[in-house]
Amino acid sequence: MNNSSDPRLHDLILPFSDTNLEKASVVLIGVPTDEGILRNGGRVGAAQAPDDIRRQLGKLTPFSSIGSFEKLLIADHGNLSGSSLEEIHSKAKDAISKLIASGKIVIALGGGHDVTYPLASGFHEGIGKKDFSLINIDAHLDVREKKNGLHHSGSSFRLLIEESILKGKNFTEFGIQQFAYSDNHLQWALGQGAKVVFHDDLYEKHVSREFASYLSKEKPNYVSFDIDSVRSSDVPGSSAPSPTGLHAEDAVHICYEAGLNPLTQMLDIVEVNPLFDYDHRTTKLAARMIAMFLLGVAKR
Ligand SMILES: [Mn+2]
Repeated sequence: MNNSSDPRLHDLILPFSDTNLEKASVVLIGVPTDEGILRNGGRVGAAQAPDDIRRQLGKLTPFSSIGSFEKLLIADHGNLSGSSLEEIHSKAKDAISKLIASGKIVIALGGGHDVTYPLASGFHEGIGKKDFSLINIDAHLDVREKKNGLHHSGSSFRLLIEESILKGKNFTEFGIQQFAYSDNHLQWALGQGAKVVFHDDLYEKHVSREFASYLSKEKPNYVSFDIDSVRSSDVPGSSAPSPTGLHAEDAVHICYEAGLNPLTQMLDIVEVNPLFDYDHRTTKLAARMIAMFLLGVAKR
């Protein structure tokens, strides 16, 4: 129901069509996969996240006490599909490359964290293979090696760096949890020049301002948000729940800062698992994170 005195995002987000994609400045795209999570020994269900997040997003209004994004033109590209994880990854890379090359700001909904490898590869192509900055907000480093020769939800950043798509010095790991990484992987990431910010070290700081200090002011920014960086009391529906982590409020303000930076051209939100959610707590938070990102974009 379209009520112009009380608009909701399901009225404002333009459905998929070539014309709508062309006129939009922001494009939503779903990559509903969880095969990469299974390969990494995790619990499946993230393939259901894009549609559930869209439902929660649709119910929100574009208004907040600090501004509105009512005038922003947002189009929904819909979900990608394929008969194998590799096929979906390949489609994701192509789609993102085109969208980024045409100047769109892209919000991608995973899926497992394996999707960031094709998404960031497409991003890199779309910006003409220039240097870019990538911040991974995550409980984990995700720099594992492939398993049985296959890419999985814990290997995106290893592959991006090994294949020289992303330079280690342009990579930040933000919100990493204690007892959730191996020293070998930490040393590998640091050896590549990556910055690693532990969640414990964020306690005395203003979390979202600290996050913003890692966004580049010269290079395009790609922000990858693994929902498992948020404590499980706030996000029961994640692939790998952690009792400690960012608070829901930090997550939304981080997304606002990401949107506000004029060089942020891409946000992905991954590892949301509706099968383990409680009262849509996790998908509602993901929706609020997207709304805050959009508000940031509108206020640039
Ligand atoms: Mn991750």
